[in-house]
Amino acid sequence: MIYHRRPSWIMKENTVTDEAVFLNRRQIMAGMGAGAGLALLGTGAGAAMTPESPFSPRPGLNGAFANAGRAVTAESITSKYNNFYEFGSSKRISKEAQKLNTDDWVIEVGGMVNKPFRIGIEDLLKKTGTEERIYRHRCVEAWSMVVPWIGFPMRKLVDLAQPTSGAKYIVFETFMDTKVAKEQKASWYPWPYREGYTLAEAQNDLAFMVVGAYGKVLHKQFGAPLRVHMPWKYGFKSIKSIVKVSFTNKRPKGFWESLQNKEYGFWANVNPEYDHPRWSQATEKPLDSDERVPTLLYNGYAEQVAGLYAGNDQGRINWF
Ligand SMILES: Nc1nc2c(c(=O)[nH]1)N[C@H]1C(S)=C(S)[C@@H](COP(=O)(O)O)O[C@H]1N2
Ligand SMILES: [Mo]
Repeated sequence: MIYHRRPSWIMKENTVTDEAVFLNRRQIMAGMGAGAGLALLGTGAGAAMTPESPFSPRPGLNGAFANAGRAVTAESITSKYNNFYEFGSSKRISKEAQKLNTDDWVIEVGGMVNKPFRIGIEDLLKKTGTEERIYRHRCVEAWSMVVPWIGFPMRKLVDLAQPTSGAKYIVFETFMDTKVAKEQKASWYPWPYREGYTLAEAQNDLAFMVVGAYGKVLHKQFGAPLRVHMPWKYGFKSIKSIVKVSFTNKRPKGFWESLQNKEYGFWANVNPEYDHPRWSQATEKPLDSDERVPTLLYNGYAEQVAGLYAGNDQGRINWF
């Protein structure tokens, strides 16, 4: 079993120094507030885990999100196995994704808001701060991983945007640049990648905006510099490399839903009893294991999110 493996996120002293320097160079430290990034790296180094309790929460981590119940998947695995169709349909796009230029990244916030605005990623982080959370991730293709993300609650973005009272959904869009992402030249795809959620979902405690992973600024292949992670939904809902946020009263259609709405629905909540039309969703294969494990309702986060869907029938919970 994978449970007693030493979590890979216990960083060595020298790694911490390197990353602190790196963060400084990217000038993201300012954005991370009073050394939140540094404090995080520091506690990571200091938190020696005893063999008896490999999952005791790391000091400095928000307790509720410090224990994913499974060991963190090694960065060497998760950073080399990605879905990022802008760079190709293969899982081996990490090299290709380095073409993405994340300098001076600006996010546009608009639609049904009091006042539309544009904001740079560093300024955004000054307003939101950052924290670390360890989350399970379950792809609709039935592979899974556990990643220590750094980011801020999506609720803070909603608060900053001040949607008008009629707004019901939040919608995100990925960058569009065929010079950087060559698959965006393929006209059969509904580019740019788009995903949306109800405002209630966006304001749930678990909904997370990600700017880092494994104690570092977010890797480009993970969707730098800003992506979503909704850990109770299938992975395709967690949109990468966001340039646009908007609010609307009309339910948005995601990238995959636009392509094939029988296979990829709006809700897309993880549910082992509701199969994909072409395969079972009862089990999944962790990226670092040869054995399949059972898939859990809402990916194991039912306690936090089931209330959002009370009254919906099983089909609606998952898809339409
Ligand atoms: N813009 C964009 N976002 C995306 C995707 C994509 O192809 N393009 N793939 C999705 C899918 S299917 C999954 S499983 C996750 C994968 O995230 P990872 O590569 O960081 O593991 O990103 C999601 N977000
Ligand atoms: Mo996925």
